[in-house]
Amino acid sequence: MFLDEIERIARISKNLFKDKNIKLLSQFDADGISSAAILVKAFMRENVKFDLRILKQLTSNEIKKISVTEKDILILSDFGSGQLNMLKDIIEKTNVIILDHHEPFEYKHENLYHINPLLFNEKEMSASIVCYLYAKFLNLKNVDLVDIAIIGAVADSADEKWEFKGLIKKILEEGELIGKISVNRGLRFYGRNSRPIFKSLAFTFDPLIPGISGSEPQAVQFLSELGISVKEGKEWKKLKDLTLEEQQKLASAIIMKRIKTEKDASDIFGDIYTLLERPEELQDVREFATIINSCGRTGNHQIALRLLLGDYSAIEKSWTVMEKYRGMISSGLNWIKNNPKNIIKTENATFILAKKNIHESIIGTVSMILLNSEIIDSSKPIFGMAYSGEDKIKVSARISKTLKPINLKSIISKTAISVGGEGGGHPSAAGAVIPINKEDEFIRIIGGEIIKQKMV
Ligand SMILES: [Mn+2]
Repeated sequence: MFLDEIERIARISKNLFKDKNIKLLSQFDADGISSAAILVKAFMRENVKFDLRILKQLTSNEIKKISVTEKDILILSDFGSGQLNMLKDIIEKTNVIILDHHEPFEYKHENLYHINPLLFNEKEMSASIVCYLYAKFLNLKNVDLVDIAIIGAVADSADEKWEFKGLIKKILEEGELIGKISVNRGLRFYGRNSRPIFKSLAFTFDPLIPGISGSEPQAVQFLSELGISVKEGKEWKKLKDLTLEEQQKLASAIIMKRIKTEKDASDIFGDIYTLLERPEELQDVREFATIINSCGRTGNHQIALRLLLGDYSAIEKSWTVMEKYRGMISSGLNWIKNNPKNIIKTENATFILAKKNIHESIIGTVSMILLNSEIIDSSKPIFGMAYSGEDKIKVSARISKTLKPINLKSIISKTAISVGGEGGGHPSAAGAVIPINKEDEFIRIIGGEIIKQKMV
């Protein structure tokens, strides 16, 4: 049913493309940029005119700035479903195609083509997967964009615990079949192909390595205690360079550490996806996704799009961007550790009041890392709050997916509206923008909403 609908809309799109210009808008995170890259390539293959803009969020303000006539088709990827109530005027004017996976607002119109797996009770999938399926119905050649689809899916953690299921698993197999992707079981640590091992360990927050995540000196000491040398001659050894025996030694030592802190020990293994046709530094999907995410969130969309579409002249620049981005995150985390007064722990939730101290574009990532850390209670939802511009607060809410679900999206959008803001997202990861003077009121109302949901 879902695939039939995509096929139908792809067929109609081909007709629309004949005499209209495309205005494509996409989200700035790795999933949104991957979605944009897939669509850009597909539109090039269709020989249609298009322009692309990458946006942080599709707010009512941004929607006001969209100017379209009946000669345009507006295409939105990785947002749009949750903003349909604000898009009605545009939809009256011309055709709108939405390729999204966020909680949809129910709305139908003859000008609107709405592709969202949630409308068909499909399992979770990223926007990049939705765009890939659409692109493939436009032209079967677009099957070669499968690796970009997987990058977006990994970035949006559609592979909970590093294992894809359902439709995405089929797509992954498609990637293997055409020789673009290989899948192996292994230690799911960051940068296995490209980083010194101690950096891999220190940069890995999920799975958390107690005492080592976030600390390079501790990682170095840990490895030396295990008798694993960090260098091979003059070269830093990488995770992939370890012998099987060394890998086992490392794995059991980490499992021991995790057992002591009552973390699930088997959690450290997962599927490792390798992109066989990419340069070595970009072959690990997770690392590629991190690069795209850091470029997207720091306004370096061009670099991200070029790398995804196979122009590697920007690779050096992307390292610089990523180091800067990583620096922002670790200084954000340090700020929280040094300012515990700004962590508000209530009975039902944790709130981080970052104010101007953490940039709004990373507050979601920082909240996610905190949720996996020992600093806060991971059995409660976390709400990271950072100033956005002069008069707004960006709120990023996250909840551990393994918990009995509370629908954060419905809680946060209801509360945001009640204080004069707006919000949306997914049940386990949602966001909002609220007026700056409503911080206290927002926290108070959220508490009540969580209790209400728990009682249902
Ligand atoms: Mn997404």
